Amino acid sequence: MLIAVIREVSAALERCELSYLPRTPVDVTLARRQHRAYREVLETLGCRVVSLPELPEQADSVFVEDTAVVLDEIAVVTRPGAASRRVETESMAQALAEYRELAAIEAPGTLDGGDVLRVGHTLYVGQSARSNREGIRQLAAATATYGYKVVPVEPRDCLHLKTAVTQVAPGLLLINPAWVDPRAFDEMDFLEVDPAEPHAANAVWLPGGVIYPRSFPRTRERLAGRRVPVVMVDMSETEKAEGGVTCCSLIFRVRT
Ligand code: CIR
Repeated sequence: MLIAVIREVSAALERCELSYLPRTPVDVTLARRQHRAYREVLETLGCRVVSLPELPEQADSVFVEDTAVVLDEIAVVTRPGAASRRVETESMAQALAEYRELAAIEAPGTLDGGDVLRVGHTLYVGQSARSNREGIRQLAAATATYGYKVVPVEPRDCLHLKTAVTQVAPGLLLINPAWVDPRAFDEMDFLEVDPAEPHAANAVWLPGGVIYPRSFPRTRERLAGRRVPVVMVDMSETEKAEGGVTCCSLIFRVRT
């Protein structure tokens, strides 16, 4: 069975960290409605959703993906690159302790889960403004005993590695080649985003289908052309906070 851990949208979402987008007004009521619909899609696609309570003062806390890297064998609690986000990890660690042995990234390491793309037993990790060499080294040390290989990758002009590339089918990566070099990834096939939709590479791949933002119709056509089954969600408000669809959940397997 799959568990999806999510967290309720913070009342402070509008005060989120922004790196590449200008600040624009965020409708928190709409963000919450969209988040409920996202939750329902996760459930429809077979996830049991564990919803953590709102952290009203933590603007970015809906973006749970950044607070941990959950593998089959272990969960690595991160130390987010943005200092404002570090308090988000404690309650996530408590929630994950029920399901996994825990490890943690320690100072001076930084790591955001949005920089970690798992493909089988390879962890591609973005060396970004949020995830530093020491954080990546600690992730490699924590996961090596379970047979994971960590491959650092340098995304450019975007927040996280998974802003630039995610997996959407067996052996298939959806990628914006302007933001990450496809040659960084071994033995994979690529589907490029439509150049008019640079943010379109972030998708959640689940056994029942791919959760995909309504904002990127041209790239959605490309996915249809490759027969990738897609379930659309409207995430306009969290997109204004530089969050994609992967950011809002931590999805992992549990034995029933
Ligand atoms: C931040 O800058 O940390 C948030 N405003 C957006 C985080 C998005 N998370 C993700 O892509 N994994």
